[in-house]
Parts: sequence; structure tokens; C-alpha cells
Amino acid sequence: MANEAQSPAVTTQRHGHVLVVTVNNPPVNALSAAVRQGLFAAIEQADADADTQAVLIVSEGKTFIAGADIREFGKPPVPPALPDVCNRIEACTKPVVAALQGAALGGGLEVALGAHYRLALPAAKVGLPEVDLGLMPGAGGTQRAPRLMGVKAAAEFMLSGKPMGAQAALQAGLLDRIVDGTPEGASEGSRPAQEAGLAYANELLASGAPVRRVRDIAIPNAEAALAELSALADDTAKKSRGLFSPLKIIEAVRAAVELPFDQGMALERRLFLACIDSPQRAGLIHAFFAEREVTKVPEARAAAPRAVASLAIIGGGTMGAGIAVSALDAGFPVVMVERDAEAIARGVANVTKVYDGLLAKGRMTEAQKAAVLARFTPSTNYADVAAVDLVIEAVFEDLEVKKAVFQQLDKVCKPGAVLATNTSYLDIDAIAASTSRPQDVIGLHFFSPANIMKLLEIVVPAQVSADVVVTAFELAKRMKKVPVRAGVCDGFIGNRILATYKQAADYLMEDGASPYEIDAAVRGFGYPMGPCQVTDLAGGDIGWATRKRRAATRDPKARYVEIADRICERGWFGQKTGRGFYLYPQGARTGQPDPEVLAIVDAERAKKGITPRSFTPEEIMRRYMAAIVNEGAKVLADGIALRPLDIDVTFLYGYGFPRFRGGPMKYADTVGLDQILADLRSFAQEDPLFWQPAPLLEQLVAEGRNFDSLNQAQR
Ligand code: 3H9
Repeated sequence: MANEAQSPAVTTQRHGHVLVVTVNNPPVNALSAAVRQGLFAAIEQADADADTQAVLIVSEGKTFIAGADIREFGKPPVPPALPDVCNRIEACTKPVVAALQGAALGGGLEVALGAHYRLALPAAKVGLPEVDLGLMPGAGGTQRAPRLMGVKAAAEFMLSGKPMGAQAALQAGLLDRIVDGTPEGASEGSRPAQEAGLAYANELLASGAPVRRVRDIAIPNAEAALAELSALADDTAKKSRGLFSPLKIIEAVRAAVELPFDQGMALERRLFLACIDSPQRAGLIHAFFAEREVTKVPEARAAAPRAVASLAIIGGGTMGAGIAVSALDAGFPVVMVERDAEAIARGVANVTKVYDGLLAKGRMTEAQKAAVLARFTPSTNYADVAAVDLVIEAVFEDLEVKKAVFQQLDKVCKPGAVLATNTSYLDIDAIAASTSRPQDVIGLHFFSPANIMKLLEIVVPAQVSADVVVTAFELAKRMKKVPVRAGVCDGFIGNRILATYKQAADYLMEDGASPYEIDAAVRGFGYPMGPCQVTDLAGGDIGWATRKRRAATRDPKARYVEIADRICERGWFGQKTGRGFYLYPQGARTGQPDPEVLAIVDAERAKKGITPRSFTPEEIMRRYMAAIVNEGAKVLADGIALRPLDIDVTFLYGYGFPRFRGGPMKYADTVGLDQILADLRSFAQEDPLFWQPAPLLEQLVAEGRNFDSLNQAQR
């Protein structure tokens, strides 16, 4: 047995005639420069060593290889490039086997495709998820996958970005065999992938199996494949809505059909580098890291979570029921409390409706539904929450009503139970102060529909103890939510910023842009819907009620636009009433522009003596985004958001912000904070109160810094 280590990230050890090459780069074996160098050198070593007759590539840990090291993108490249590593593996003169345990993603799968034989343990997963990062496979994936799995299937695999399980990969032709690597009596420290791989390599040697290179596989029926790709390209152009990399993927796969292998590789490289240079790549990779960073909060370093085995929800309305479904889906037993028999019957109906929907779509069986509902206990008696570990209040959005609920909970809940409120803007410090245990009270702001929307604002009042905050993050993980830590203020992170950019949209409307032009500009930017469409979907009456409530406290100097009020006064609350900003004839879900709404807008402008001017989509978005970013900077300065990335994740997961732009604060960095500040100063000439630049923004510009510098400072 020889033992020669080339690099700590890759080690080699000969077992008989097989050189075992082990990748060890925690946490996920990303293909950093050291791993690439180590793999390259290992193959050189194998070719040079007369005693080596085959090579086995395996890795340590639960992931095979998670792909290229994403942190290296955008930095100066360090050789060898990954395509060269994969080509070198493929060129090896001795059979190379890759044995996959866990995920082989992106470049990780491409390394395996460079090998001559591939086996996997049953739990392994393979995927080419580069598209989710604004990229495309760039180490031969676009050339080798079509040769193994067929042109259309390979293109669809790359366009979806979704990994497939070992069994599906075997059927698709990406794997040669699956080996159950957990033989009876396997010891703790055993290495099932390595053992299965060694057995396979020795079997190949014994049978005289040749070196077998994917590059040598001919693609049959080129003409039919090209026709399929053209159809896929048309479809993708429609569906991918301005994304850069999906069409590049198809172009590269087309090259696999039309060009010799090496030319196909060269084209793939060019297209991959174009993707690397695109701002979409920067935005999507920012989003990837940001959604992982959000869980790194100060409390996580200071405390461990409390044990949570059971939940109670107070309130069975839309929110309460959605949260109950989320909790049931996470496997918790759930008690739901309502004030009387009628209300709890409605709560039960709201919960059951969700599962009936799944049943109707064939996504759940009767037996599964029954099993979930067996964990659900409706009640009209607060005493039934006495034993639960965590209670979420989701009653009517009124401070006094909520305080009364918390006083009840204070009386009945066991010591140490976490008491959470789902308020979307109320003062949680005041709610906490109405109990004798403010250290246990926290905000859990779910978004509607709560069983679907991923965002969970974890709102941290002044007196809550660190372990309750950590418990909330743990709960989010179990519910598969994306948690963001927020401070207490009116609207927390998301709704506070939303209120500001809706105001900007109102001003645009009164000054000359129609609701339809505003929505179109916002959609053109990449949002799925514009603000007026969102109002129509949520119900115009909700915002109207809030505006009426706040009328007394509104700054009399602030500009107030009444268009939405005029629409609501007519009972036009959006989709549910058949009209709002748009018309929805016969229950249509897509609205049509309404001339009567335009007449209302005209009348309001005339009333205020405003001569309408026109705004291009770009001008609309400059105001819209300047409002978001400016309020975002204020939210940061007030300590409501820990870092700019927390605002980014809030908007990506709760407000439909286009992911390829990374989030509003990342977007601001992309266009340049000096540009945003210049816009604010020019808009402030019309309305100095609303467009007053945030001092933090001015400070960052003066110091030549961007928002990401604040993210980095807290790493
Ligand atoms: C590519 O391969 C391009 C090639 O085609 C061509 C090149 C020329 N790099 O998610 P987790 C970090 S593009 C660097 O919490 P899990 C992550 O940030 C790549 N770092 O664990 C986190 O760090 P921290 C295509 C990475 O068990 C830690 O690892 N591949 C990378 O829930 C743990 O991650 C992908 O897109 C990386 N590639 O899930 C796969 N991946 O602890 C991306 C992760 O500091 N990765 N980190 O917060 C994943 O999907 C998941 O991480 C994985 C593990 C499923 C692997």
C-alpha cells in the first residue's frame, strides 16, 4: 500500500492495483483550487505509476462534491480550470471509477462524468443546478450529459436545475450501477462508497473492462435532436423571463450535437464565462449566500434552542389556519383555540380545505390526510394549551385584542413556553409587557398564505431571551421557512419598506403614470406582479382600513394621494369584488385595464391642479427602487435589520423581488450607491420630505463604500 499525499484537500492511497483518490474539503467538498490541483495531480500520478491499474475517486463526508467553489467566482482564476481537470480524468489511460455518496452537483457531477464508470449509493443525488446561480454547467456537463442521457432529457435536466435520485439517474444513463453500501455488520467508521467503488474497480480489472470515455459516444438522430432543442428554446425564451443563462444552456447543448467534442467544449467555456460576467450571476450567488447567512444571528452564538414538541395556534382565520397547516406539515401536534364553537368550526374548515385541495390534486391520500388531522386538536378552551411548548397567536390585528390573548396565555401556559405573536406591524414590546414573562414573548410574522410563503420575520422585542430567539430560528427550519431577524417598529423590515414604495407608486400615479404603466414597469423589472395587481389580489379594503386608522397620526405636511381611497369608496376591492384597479369580468384572475379607474385618476390629478407628465418604465423604476433602497438604509440605521442581506432575503422571499437581482440592497450596489443618492437628491427637489436621503446612504457614498461592506463587516 503506497501513501502519497499531494494536497490536504485530495489524498491518494493505493489499495492493491487501485489508486483511491479521496477529496476532503469540508463542509461540502467544493472544487476549490486545491481540490482541482489535487485531482489533476492524482491522475498524473496514476498514469505514471506502473503498479496502478485503475483509479477510484471518492470523497469524505456526506456530500460527494457540491460543485465549483462558488466563492471563487468573480475572482482571478487559479489553474487548473475545472474543464481541464475533467478532461484530464477522462484522458487517463487506466479505468477511472467515481463512487458517489450524497450529492454530486454541478462540477461535482461533471467530475463524475469525466470518469469512465460511475456507481452510487442509493441515497446519492445528482444534479446540474448551475442555472439557479445564473450559470450553466461549465466543465463538460453540456457536452457529456447529452451523450449519456439523450439531448432533450439532458437539456431539460440542466434547465430545471433539480437534482435527481440515484435510481432516476441510473435509468437516465448517468450512472452505471447502484450499490447498497450498508451491508450488515458495517462498522461506524466504514466507508461504504469506497468499499463499493473498490469492489467495482477490481471487478472491472478482472473482466478486462476498457477505458470508456463519454466524449467518444456519438449522438444519434442529430436532426431530430436539433428540432427538439429549437422547440425547447422557444418555450424557454417565453418562460425564463429575461434570464440570461437558460438560453446559453440550450446553445451549448446544440453544440454537443453539431460540433466535434473539443469544439463543443470550447463553446461551452465561452458561454460559461459570459454567464460568469453577467450581473445575474452576481445577484443569484448573492441570494444563495444571503439565504444561508440570515440564520447567523448574535443570539445563535449565545444560546441553545428550547425543546419544542407541540404547538398551539390561537385563531383559526386565514393566517391562523395557514400557520396550523405549516406546523402540521412539519410534523407537530397542533392545538387550535378559537373563542366559540362557530369560530372554531370555521378554523377547522380552513385547515381541512387545504388538505382537501391536495387530495383533489392527487397529492395526498385519504389515509395521509387522516394521519395529519389526527395530530390536530380544535378547542375553545385556553386550558388546552397548558402543556404546549410554543404558542402562536394569530387573532385580529388590534393591540388590545392581542394583549387580552397574551394575558390569557400568561395565566395558562407552562413556565418556559414560548409565546409568539403573528402581528404584522403592532408593538410587540407592548404585547410582551402585558404578560408577567416578557422574556418568553417574540414575534413570528408569517406571510399569507402561511403554508406556502417561505418568509418568516422573527421579530425580536427588547426583553426576549436569546434562547427564545434561537428557538424561533429552529422552528423556522423545521417548518422549511426562510427566517429573517427583525427589530420592532411599525411594519418591521418588509411592511415598513413596502409602505414607502407604495407611496412612491402613488406619487407616480398622481403625477402622470397610469396604474397599468406602473405595474408593467415593475413586471418588466422582474417582479411577477405590479403593486396595483398585488393590491387587487390581497384586497384593497385591507390597506384602506389601515389608511383610515392612521389618518389622525399622518404628518400633515406629507403628500397624500387619494386615488386608492376613491376606488375603495366604490366598493372596488380587487379580485374578490370583480374590480379594483383592474376589471375582473366573470371571476377572471387576470385583470383588464378599467377606463373608469383612469377617469378617477384624471379627476384626482385635476383636483390637485397636477398636469400629468409621462414616465418611461426606467423612470418609474428609478423612483420605485430609490424609495425601497432609501427606506432600507433607514431600516438598517435603526437596527431593524441586522445587515443589508437580511433586507434582501425579506424581499426575495416575501415580496416577489426578482431573485436574479439579488435583492434590493444588492441591486443598489449593482447600480452604485452614488447613482441612487443622486436620484434621491433630484427627486427631493419636488418633495424634500418624502425623498430625503437616509444619512446612512450619504455616509456610505461619502466613504466610497457599498451595502455589501456592511454584510462583510458582520461575517
Ligand atoms: C458549478 O459547479 C459550475 C461548474 O459547472 C463549472 C465550473 C467551471 N461553493 O447549503 P449548506 C457552503 S456551480 C462554496 O448549508 P446543506 C455554504 O455556503 C456550483 N461553498 O449545507 C455553507 O457555508 P456556511 C453548482 C458552498 O447540507 C456550507 O457550504 N453547485 C458551496 O444544507 C454548507 O452548505 C451548486 O449549486 C459551493 N459550491 O446542503 C450546489 N455549496 O456554513 C450548491 C455550499 O459558511 N450547494 N457551500 O454557511 C448546495 O446546493 C448545498 O450546499 C448542498 C448541501 C446540497 C451541497
